[in-house]
Amino acid sequence: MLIKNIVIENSAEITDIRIKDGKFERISKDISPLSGEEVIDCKGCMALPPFVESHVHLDTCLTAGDPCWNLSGTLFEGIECWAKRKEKLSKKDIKERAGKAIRMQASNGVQFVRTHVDVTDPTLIAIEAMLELKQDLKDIVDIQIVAFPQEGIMSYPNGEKLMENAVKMGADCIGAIPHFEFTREYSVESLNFIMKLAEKHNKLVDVHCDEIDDEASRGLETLACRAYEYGMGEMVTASHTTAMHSYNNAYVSKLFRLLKMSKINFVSNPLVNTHLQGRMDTYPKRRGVTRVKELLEAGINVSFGHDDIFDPWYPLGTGNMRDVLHMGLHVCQMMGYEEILNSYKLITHNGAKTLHLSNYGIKEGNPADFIVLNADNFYNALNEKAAVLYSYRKGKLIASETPSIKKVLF
Ligand code: 17E
Ligand code: FE2
Repeated sequence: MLIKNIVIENSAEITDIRIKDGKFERISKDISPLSGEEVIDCKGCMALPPFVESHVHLDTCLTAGDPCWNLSGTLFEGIECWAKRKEKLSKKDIKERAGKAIRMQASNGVQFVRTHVDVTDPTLIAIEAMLELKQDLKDIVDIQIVAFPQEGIMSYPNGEKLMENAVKMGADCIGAIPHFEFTREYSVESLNFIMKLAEKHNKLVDVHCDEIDDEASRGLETLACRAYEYGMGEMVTASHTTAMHSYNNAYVSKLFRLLKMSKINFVSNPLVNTHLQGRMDTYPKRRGVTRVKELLEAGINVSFGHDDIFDPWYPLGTGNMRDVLHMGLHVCQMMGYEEILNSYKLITHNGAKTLHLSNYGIKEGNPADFIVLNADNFYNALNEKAAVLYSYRKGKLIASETPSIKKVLF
């Protein structure tokens, strides 16, 4: 198959791409079609590697209002609502909802997903269901599963055993929730526990870390320190880190030295944390989104995640990473021309680094995974909410969109 007249990422040049046996065989200008070869003319539109959803909860998605709405808009009321919904879980229910959300994501150009899955449930039914779905949909999407202890590890009955069992069942990645543990001591113990578990089983780590407006919440320094000491930084991710919004600047400047040395990744979830944080504030109300701009300036890897799609923690969402990016750029004040132009990296390459993907990107020899946006560069794609014209996976079309036609009658 030959893709003609395409712009790769924000390149100034138009090029062609030949795909053979599911891989990018050749990327170069003016490739002539072979006899009988399928040719797709992209007319100067842009190609990107597929969007990476580096942080979402697929086991909880599409449950908002069932059995109750989160009226305070806090993380903690969300956890209470979810604990009630959890009692009704069945494998069929989880697979149907998560499958629907994955199709929504696919229609928006996502092909790589890291999902946190709640393991604070003696049946571990959600992990079982998500492991099955991962297999069922492996030709459409790469799913990475995090064993996520929503109600804590040290503070939940048999918390450590449930984590170990989830890893044995096949979770790819190990989570924690230090700010939700009963005490600061438990918070540190939980991080020590998961880092040992990850080292033993050679697993990735992704912690819901300091997702609270408490400036004294210091899980991050413990996580980064252990990651540094184990030499595992690139396999470790700190998600949310919203307390960093409220840390004093003197502490942050000390902390950044360790963060850089540790090489850990960050995921910020600007849609959800703009909604959940600052809820105990009067005016002025803190935004509670972590220091994305400063982390990036320090050379630290940061990606954006959607976190929730219509569930107890976020009442909206269609699985579109460009909604996440749009909010993130505003809230983090990253609105310079180059910042917007290059912002796609927050939902592509940076997420791929966090997920430890190999062979990601539009390069000769890589799997032919890519999307085509109906725009000539990413600044315009974001601003115009350009259609995802095609999403190809290993050279096979898995989603497409016809641009809508708007009419102004004057
Ligand atoms: N659970 C949690 O602890 N934090 C979140 N942001 C979500 C679930 C969505
Ligand atoms: Fe989350």
